[in-house]
Amino acid sequence: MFRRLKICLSLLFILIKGYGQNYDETKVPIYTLPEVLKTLDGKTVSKAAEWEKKRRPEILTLFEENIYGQMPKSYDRITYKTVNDNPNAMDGKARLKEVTITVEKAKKSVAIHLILFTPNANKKSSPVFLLINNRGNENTDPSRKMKSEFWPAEMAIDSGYAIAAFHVSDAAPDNKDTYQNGVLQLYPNQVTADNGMKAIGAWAWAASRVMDYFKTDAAIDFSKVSVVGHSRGGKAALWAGAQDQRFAMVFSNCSGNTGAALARRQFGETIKRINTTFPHWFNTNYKRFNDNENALPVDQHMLISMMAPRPVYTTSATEDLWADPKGSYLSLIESQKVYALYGKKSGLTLTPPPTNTPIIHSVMGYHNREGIHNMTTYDWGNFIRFANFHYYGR
Ligand code: GTR
Repeated sequence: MFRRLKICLSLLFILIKGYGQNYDETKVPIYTLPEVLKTLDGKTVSKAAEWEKKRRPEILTLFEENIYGQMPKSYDRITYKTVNDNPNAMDGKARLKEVTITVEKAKKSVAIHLILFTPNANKKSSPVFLLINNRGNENTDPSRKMKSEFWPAEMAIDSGYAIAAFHVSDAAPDNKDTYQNGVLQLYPNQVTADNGMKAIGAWAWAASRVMDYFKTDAAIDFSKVSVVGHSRGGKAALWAGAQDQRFAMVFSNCSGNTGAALARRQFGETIKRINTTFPHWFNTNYKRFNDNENALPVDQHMLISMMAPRPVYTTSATEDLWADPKGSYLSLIESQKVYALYGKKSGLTLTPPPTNTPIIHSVMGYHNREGIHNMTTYDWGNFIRFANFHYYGR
């Protein structure tokens, strides 16, 4: 009964939100993906060194120019202020630190509030999961009075991992009229430039400033920092991982269009749809690809490819057709060629794995969870297993 009600509700959701989007596999257009290993001057890359020197930078620039915008690197000063420090949080299992990261440029500043729990059981530094939090602040309650599957801090601590989060609104409010009131105050030219940074770029930028902080904190194993994001946060996590290779791993949960899913399939959310509803997420140039996917010089498999050779894990959910589970899996499949340059063979199966059957023992991991668009302890449990496998071979 409950199950039926859930199905009816999701169908209703699709109808309301569907905007005439396609959910029929037989109506996916025939498409040709841009070749990830072919350089702009037509040469095929066959070695990791060529990929790193030539093709990867080309692809990064194409994504900056056409989708996510530039990633400004300069600022005058960065400072870290611990505003709360509790060595006996979670009944003594963890240390809680709240740190304000302030970045200044040309007399403007932006402050990112970081919440960080580190496991007291670890005598040495700990690997960490950093969440780019796009949902309510209650999901990352430092007092732990409120607990949420979206950021199951106790679960990470019990597994020997530190867990951290910052809220996207510190970097760029998720609003078309106010997104400039954050990181972009430091870089006002980006707001008007056609290839300028917008909200998702600013969130990824902020993740990198947290990375700067981690480098200064002896409780963190700087070589084992994972960036995690759900949906719009999952798009930002992938962009952060592409821009900043200090992130050892990326977890992108239900990220869909302009995240892990191939745009050319036009299944579920499309570029036109996302640019119309969220004009403040991507740069102005991206609007040129509304109803014009095939003109894009990239597709999202090339974003995943930029993670290579680092492990990357993406997820879908069975009732989240809006985010195109199949298109997200195909992105991974297409990226295998780049991992192969590093001699990394993935454990991906030819076709998407069955529901609730995670692919863990592979440089590219994936699962399609039963259920709706969300991030749950099922997802996190697999993130931890994937990290355990890659960091500790267990
Ligand atoms: C939807 C949007 C998706 C996804 C999602 C979310 O409305 O169309 O691209 O980002 O929001 O962030 O939950």
